[in-house]
Amino acid sequence: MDNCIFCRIISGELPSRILYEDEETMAFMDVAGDVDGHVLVVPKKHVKNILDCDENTLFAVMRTVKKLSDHFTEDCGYDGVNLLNASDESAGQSVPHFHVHIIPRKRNDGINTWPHLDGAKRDIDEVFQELKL
Ligand code: DGP
Repeated sequence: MDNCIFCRIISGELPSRILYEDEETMAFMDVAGDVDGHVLVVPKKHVKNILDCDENTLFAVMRTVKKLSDHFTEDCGYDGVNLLNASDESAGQSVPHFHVHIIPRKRNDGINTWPHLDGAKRDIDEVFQELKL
């Protein structure tokens, strides 16, 4: 995808701080500057998000997410990670190339990555009936 910013990073056309790559995936620093250690894991193949992602690509992305999460906690002094993903503009996705955000965490680091939600408005059983598979 010529105009996809992450495809241009993957091809080397745009610079990035690459932490890891293999045949199917790449992990690089997010430049948002919102929190220390913000990392993105992407598939090299262009898919928009989890909704159009085939299982093999999804597996490769999550394998890399696991590899980096283990590295951060086993080798880099972190205790845990937050994994975040927005799939579709309705969910807040701003870059239309599938990516999982990793934020490495230390106990008592004071970072709040959990979104502040407004509170449920509908009956939980009504929503349950609507959502069950
Ligand atoms: P999302 O809103 O979930 O689609 O996240 C997109 C992320 O991509 C956001 O945290 C900022 C990051 N980002 C946007 N442009 C660039 C870029 O050119 N390079 C890097 N490394 N990250 C970018």
